[in-house]
Amino acid sequence: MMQTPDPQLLFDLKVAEEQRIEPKDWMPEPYRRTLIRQISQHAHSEIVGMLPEGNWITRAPSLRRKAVLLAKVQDEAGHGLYLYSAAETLGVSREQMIADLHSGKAKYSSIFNYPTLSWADMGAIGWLVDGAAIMNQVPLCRTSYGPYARAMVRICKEESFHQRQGYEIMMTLAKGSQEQKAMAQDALNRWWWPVLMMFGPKDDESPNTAQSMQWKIKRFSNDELRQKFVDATVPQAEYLDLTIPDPDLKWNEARGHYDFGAINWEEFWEVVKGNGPCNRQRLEARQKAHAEGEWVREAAMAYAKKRVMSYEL
Ligand code: FAQ
Repeated sequence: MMQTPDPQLLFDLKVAEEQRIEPKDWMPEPYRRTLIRQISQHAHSEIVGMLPEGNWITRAPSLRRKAVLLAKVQDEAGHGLYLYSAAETLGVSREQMIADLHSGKAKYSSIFNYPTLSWADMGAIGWLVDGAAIMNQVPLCRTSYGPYARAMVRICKEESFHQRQGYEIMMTLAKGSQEQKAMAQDALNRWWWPVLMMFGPKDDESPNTAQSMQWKIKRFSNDELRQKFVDATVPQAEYLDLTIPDPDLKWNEARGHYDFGAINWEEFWEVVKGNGPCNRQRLEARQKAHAEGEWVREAAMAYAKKRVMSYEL
């Protein structure tokens, strides 16, 4: 008699052999929960991440800049939607995820709780925030869960355009008047440390990394990605002739990497707990948009129902 294979063994084998886990495959419950947590937080980050840049669409310095920024912010909405759809394949509803964001239960990236004070911040966000996002997300194109990995392929392509548009703004400012260069430097000063925090807590304080790496959800640890980002970004800052605000930043010949100063982890956890400079403002903006969009959702549902009924006739 044929024996049914142990589902856990089959799952482990697939992960070991670099096959993707698909929605209808058996998976351990903690694997499913970890993916729902990470993918939904990632989706929320994209949607909340539209707010700091949305703040500058009406004030972009030219029609070209406005069109590009508008396209970037729209891309972020699209990323949120692919990611919510990927999370839905794991059995959680969109309504539940949105409710968790609005109640403050679900997290989103700490970086979007900082204010955008000048036009140069649009450059710094594209260059640094999207740069950090790419460093973290390119390995996610090989993550073990199929729908998440496939969503990441397109997202990463769009993120590279976002990074370039940010760097191009920084280049224009850094090579412009003294005032423009000072704006670029000020933006770098304010965004540098919060961007390093995006990669999450240090490895020895990251409760999820070891298991997520074993499941091949994560391919690199938080500290590994942070180091790669610093190594890639220092020469970009040098090219701009801007100074990274870290007196301890120094090339370490023996390690073949840059050493960098201590991150303020107290600030990070305060922001994660909801006490950052813009946490309240961000959640209020999302709640307001959701309430004001209710008639649109109702109208869309009524229209969809009408179409189904006309097919049935
Ligand atoms: N902010 O054990 P770990 C973008 C939480 S890019 C807030 O290390 P894990 C593009 C973490 O959730 C930004 N919370 O956790 C864009 C956990 O709490 P929990 C989004 C953070 O999951 C650009 C606890 O700390 N990217 O949106 C943060 O193994 C420009 C312990 O941490 C992604 O989400 C943080 N920075 O590693 C949009 C990428 N870091 O959930 C607009 C996918 C950690 O147990 C404009 N996510 N926490 O209650 C990941 O790669 C991972 O989830 C990490 C965290 C690396 C973020």
